[in-house]
Amino acid sequence: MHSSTKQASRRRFIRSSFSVLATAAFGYSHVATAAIQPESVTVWKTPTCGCCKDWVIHMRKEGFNVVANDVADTAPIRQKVGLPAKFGSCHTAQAGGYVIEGHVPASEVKRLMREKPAAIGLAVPGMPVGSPGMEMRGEMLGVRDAFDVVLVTADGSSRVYQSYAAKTATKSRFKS
Ligand SMILES: [Cu+2]
Repeated sequence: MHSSTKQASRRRFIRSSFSVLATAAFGYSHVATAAIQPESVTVWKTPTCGCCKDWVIHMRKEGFNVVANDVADTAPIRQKVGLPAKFGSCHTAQAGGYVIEGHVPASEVKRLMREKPAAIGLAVPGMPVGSPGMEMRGEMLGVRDAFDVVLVTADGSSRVYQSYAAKTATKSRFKS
């Protein structure tokens, strides 16, 4: 009787020790995975779109795990993910349950993932010069048109999520 109680308590001890170890191991691996595993972004673009490729490069540099799909036309994708056409740009993406349309800076996508507002997602309509993936080269290096990242809501309306100011060319390379 006494010894069986002892055995049972020993078994309990072993079991609880294992469970502590397992929690520690799985807990650690979970934390490690969360820290290393980047947010996945799925992109749809046309194969000839150069600025789309450059946006994918921008997102990868910022730590996103990007899967890029080439399609003949991105309009049906936009329709499928529920983004009104008026917010359209050259490529459409999905990340963390949100739509990311056009040349949205990675920093805004990260902010969206943190804040998780009730919305369809973010869009930079059109293709503003100087937005990520739309950087100018040569004499136009550093030039940026003012543009807004908009948060598109389920009713199809939008509000400014972040404004980016215009920048003029950095002429330092062309000193006269
Ligand atoms: Cu573009």
